[in-house]
Amino acid sequence: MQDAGPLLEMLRSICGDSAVLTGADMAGYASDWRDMFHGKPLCVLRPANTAEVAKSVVACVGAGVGIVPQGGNTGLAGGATPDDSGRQVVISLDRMTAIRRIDSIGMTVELEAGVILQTAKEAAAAENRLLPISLAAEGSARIGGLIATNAGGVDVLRYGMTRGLVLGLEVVLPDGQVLHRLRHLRKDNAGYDLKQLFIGSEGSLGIITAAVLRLVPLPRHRTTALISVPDIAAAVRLYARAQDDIGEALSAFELISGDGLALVATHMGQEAPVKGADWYLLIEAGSSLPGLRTAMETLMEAAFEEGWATDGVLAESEAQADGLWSLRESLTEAEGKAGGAIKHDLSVPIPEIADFLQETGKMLRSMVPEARLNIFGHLGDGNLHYNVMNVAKADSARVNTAVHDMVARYNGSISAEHGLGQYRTAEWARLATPPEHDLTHRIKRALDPMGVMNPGKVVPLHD
Ligand code: FAD
Ligand code: 2HG
Ligand code: ZN
Repeated sequence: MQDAGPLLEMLRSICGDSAVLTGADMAGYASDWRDMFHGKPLCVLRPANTAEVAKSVVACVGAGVGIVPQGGNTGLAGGATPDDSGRQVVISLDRMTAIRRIDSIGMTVELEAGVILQTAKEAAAAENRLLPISLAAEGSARIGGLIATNAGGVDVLRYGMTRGLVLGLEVVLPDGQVLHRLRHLRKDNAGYDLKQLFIGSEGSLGIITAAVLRLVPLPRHRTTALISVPDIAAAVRLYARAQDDIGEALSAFELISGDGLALVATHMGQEAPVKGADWYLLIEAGSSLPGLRTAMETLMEAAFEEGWATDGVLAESEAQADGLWSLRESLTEAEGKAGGAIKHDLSVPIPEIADFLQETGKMLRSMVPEARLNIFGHLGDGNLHYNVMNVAKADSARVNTAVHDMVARYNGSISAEHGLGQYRTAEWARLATPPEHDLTHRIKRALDPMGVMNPGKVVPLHD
């Protein structure tokens, strides 16, 4: 932009001098967690409250600059990284960190968008309640970012995606109006459910400033097992049996590959207590009622008898259970240390996962024989992180396209939980149907006619 001075002056007068970062102070906000996307923001703004966010939005729109909302900056799709034009302002919610109210009877929490997930979970646990969103980035990811991405994680099997936990939202709209719907209600059918538009919209329709989320009772007991399985077909059979035997107490059913555990051993120094297999399952159940351990033991016995499991450990203590989870949660970091991957966050119907993996693996072996796979994820949700390592840059687009085409053939999704951001927008545009394009652009234009809100994210700029 020609002269950023007047806008910076205005933003300083709205939020205070120290809330407007420029130059080297912007470093932590200008790139993503994977160091894959790099932007050059005009400035980074750190408002302290909703009124400051709203006034700042009006100022940015008046100056004709784009706005990139940012939470904990842990997103894996580049949605929170600005472009390199120097004409986008990052609005970080990291100073809006109040937990306003926990209602342990109505089982709700009202909190600002910048609260870190782990902090919110600790506050809920102190009231004997659980905020059931769990992911490896929970020490950094913030409530606004989790809602804006409709985050998944390892609790989805039992509690659903973030969307299902959102009871109320406060959102600053692209024209500066504030949509104030912070209701603590489980039932509210009065008109369109407007908040749904913003959940999963990755900052492309408005800025979430506060939310009311549903809590659940904090389970008193949990039981956790790491089991090696002979193949994916056996893992899927075991999943069906676990649903029958453990029912609604089944909270996580995670797939890890032997290659993934090897990465964690090499790069994170963590050894798994079960070894020598191609595939492993991390299974957890939680409940306020006792008897889970017996149910898990019975499940494991059945799995050995049926030939669906080859070895396994059942955690004897909370510390051992945490150790098993640490293996699972270290996969992303270990992969990064090993050189990174072409990431795919896909979902396919659960009964077809074994065929999908076999067919896609065969295809990749013939395309790029040197490729290595780090496949893991939420098998119980049909969601796999199909990460392809050791691929030359020149081949990466070809690999990405081929995997996504296969996902489309299985009637799956190319983004099960991480969103489109800027990483998958072009692929979404390639694979979406004409009515999906049409509706998406109409929604974007209706809410953000000037195209100021996170330009180029989710909705392609030129389509
Ligand atoms: P950011 O990265 O800051 O932003 C993400 C998107 O939301 C951007 O488009 C941004 O513009 C928008 N946004 C942020 N705040 C707001 C707001 N207040 N209003 C409007 N828009 C906003 N994700 C999963 O779903 N499941 C997992 O299991 C999982 N595991 C992960 C493990 C690791 C190690 C890492 C690094 C990431 C993982 N993620 C996972 C991805 C990431 O943690 C989630 O997408 C998370 O929801 C992002 O939250 P954030 O606050 O960091 O958002
Ligand atoms: C997980 O399930 C996250 O651990 C990250 O969604 C996935 O790194 C990935 O590909
Ligand atoms: Zn995941």
